[in-house]
Amino acid sequence: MSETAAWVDLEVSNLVRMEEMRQLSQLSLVASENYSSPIVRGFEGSIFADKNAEGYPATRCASGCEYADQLEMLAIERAKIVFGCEHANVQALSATIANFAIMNELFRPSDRVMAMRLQDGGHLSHGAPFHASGKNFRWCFYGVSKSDEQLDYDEVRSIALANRPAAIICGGSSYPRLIDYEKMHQIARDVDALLWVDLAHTAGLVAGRAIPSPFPHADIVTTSTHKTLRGPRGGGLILCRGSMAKQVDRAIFPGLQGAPKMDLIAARAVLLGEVQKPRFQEYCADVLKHAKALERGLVYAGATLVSGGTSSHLLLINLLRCGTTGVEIERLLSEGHIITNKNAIPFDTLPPSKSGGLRIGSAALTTRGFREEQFFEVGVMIGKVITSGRNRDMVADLRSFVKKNTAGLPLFNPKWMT
Ligand code: DSN
Repeated sequence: MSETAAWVDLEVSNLVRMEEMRQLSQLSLVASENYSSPIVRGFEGSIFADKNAEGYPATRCASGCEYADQLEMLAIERAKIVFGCEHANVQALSATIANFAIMNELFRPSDRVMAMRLQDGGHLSHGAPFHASGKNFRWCFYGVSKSDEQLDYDEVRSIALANRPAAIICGGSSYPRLIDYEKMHQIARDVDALLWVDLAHTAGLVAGRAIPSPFPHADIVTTSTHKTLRGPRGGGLILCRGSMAKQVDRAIFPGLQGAPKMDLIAARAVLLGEVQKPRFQEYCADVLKHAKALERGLVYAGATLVSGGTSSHLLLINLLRCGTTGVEIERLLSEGHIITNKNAIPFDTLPPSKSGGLRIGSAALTTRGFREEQFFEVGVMIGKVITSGRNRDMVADLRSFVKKNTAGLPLFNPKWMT
């Protein structure tokens, strides 16, 4: 055995290969998944992975950081340009960690924080009782109205006035509609609260100028980089007003984290260059168009959508109306090689392990190069699985559709690289 061969870990290599085959031969409609470009991904695991750059540019805990400093400054400058904000922190190891770091720095345990209810579209790091955020601070929640399953801003205002929170968080994981940041800003100002936007799902659509930006309305914005932003998984950005820069940086280091992952920051810097290209704007416009095609297909097949449809990349399907559950439909679709996730819906009557809904999104398949008519067809097929009483005969149809439509299809379509 050669010296190099002795270093090859066949077990792990085999699992990597199998995962690649799985991704290539299945369709991901998970709204929080995407495929980063091979160029972005190539910078993860670069030589920067081994550098301890604990601290911030020019104030590191170890020497030898001259290139790490330049790299981090570059990523920060690019983030500021992309999102039109005054300060950016690029060190958070995930958006959830970013959220918790900010809470630790800004709030005292007696402070009340207001966020969107989890089953109405929020996120577990916004005060869910089983999450550290829920255990460490006092929370009050707003949600969608029963009539149209969309935010009722008058109700948000009443809840804010009754609770006088230190901050109002908006954004989350399963709200298919756009949020009116200007209205949320007015409500926050009226009660002297910070407006904090968790942009994780729609950051790419904002960067690609496809939907309105939370700036200048938000005081602080947190986001992951791997959803519509199409970047590396595992990484958060914090964007804020210049006046909050010191607090935000302190929140991450030394407030919660140790050394950043500089190879991930390199990948993020490359990503933040990529999203400034006109092609990314085209990509985002397609993501929205394709979500609408999914919506048309689902409605055509008789499925019921939470809020009646989508204004973003994300759709939430109410399965209770068809007497089925998220866990059942997720499993059936997965057998047909279509990957989705069960999700709670507003006013859900089932526990999260079963869930009354299914969440899907158009970002990942748009990256692969799926066309509008294919999205419509997928929508119809998923709709039929839901409305046909979980007919197992459909699994074979799904598999043959997926096989036909993934033949030769890359994960990251080269057209997005031009
Ligand atoms: N926030 C979770 C989601 O939307 O799926 C994890 O990224």
